[in-house]
Amino acid sequence: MAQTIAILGAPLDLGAGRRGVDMGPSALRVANLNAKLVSLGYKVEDLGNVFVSQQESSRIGAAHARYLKPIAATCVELAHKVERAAGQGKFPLVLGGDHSVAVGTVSGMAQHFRKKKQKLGVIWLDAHTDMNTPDSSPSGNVHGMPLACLVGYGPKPLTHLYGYAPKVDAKNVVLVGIRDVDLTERPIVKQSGVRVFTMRDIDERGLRSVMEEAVMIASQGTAGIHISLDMDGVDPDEAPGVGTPVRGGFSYREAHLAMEILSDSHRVRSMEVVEVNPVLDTANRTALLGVELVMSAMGKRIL
Ligand code: B3U
Ligand code: MN
Ligand code: MN
Repeated sequence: MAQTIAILGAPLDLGAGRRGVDMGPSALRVANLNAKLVSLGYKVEDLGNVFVSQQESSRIGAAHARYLKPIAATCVELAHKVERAAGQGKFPLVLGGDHSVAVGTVSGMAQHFRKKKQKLGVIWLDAHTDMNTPDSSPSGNVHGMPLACLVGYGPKPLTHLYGYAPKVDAKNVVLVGIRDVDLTERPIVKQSGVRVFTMRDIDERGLRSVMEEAVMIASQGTAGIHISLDMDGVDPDEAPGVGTPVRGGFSYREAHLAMEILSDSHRVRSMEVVEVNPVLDTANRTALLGVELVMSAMGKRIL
């Protein structure tokens, strides 16, 4: 029987510094995501979008973690929907939205496995480490904090979704593509124990070697891997529609190869594509690439 992919949109822009990333789920659907997945042989159930309060009607709250409350509310709904889909044997595919949504996706997957006394590994592809806390963050934007929250550092409404922390063991978390870490964020990254592969590592070792090690680390003692794909991990020449572009990212081919290696591992249980901002894009190019990368991650092959 065909595997079912459960698509969930999370049109959140409250965690980002620039507006427009709330249109990401729409841009990915317009790029024909659902029909393309069907063409790969999957059954696709689009569960629609989770609720996100509008910026205009939301309270900003404390400056060091802007819109924390409404962001947490969205993550709670997302987590429960992801958990339910995974419990039904479906593959949750979340469309962001800014990267704060990962708190919801990963918490839902972690909870799904925890009920079976199993653990989740995470591979986080990004230009940034997303490990600020409200105390370290220079921007106060929550999309720079989700990974810290998931390994136990940060504001309680995000770290303690489902009432416990951490959601993932730092020794099963791998960051790939990193090239921009705040000075104040570095000690948290180092102290946490997550594994970081910078762009320098990729240049020196090659992407294949890095990704194979990443899969090993995320698999060690876990029941499966979640892919968190921040489109700003890809070079801005290929993915210009992102809020915080950083030069020197994955090439088009490296991005595909990373997804193909993840697919070959047969360990991926869920995925999210985040930070697609159509307002900053040229003719939906970034969403189109996002859909291509999902296809490679879900098993599309050249021959
Ligand atoms: N580290 C910076 C910039 C940033 C992190 N993630 C994104 N941008 N997308 C911050 O605001 O925390
Ligand atoms: Mn990110
Ligand atoms: Mn990023």
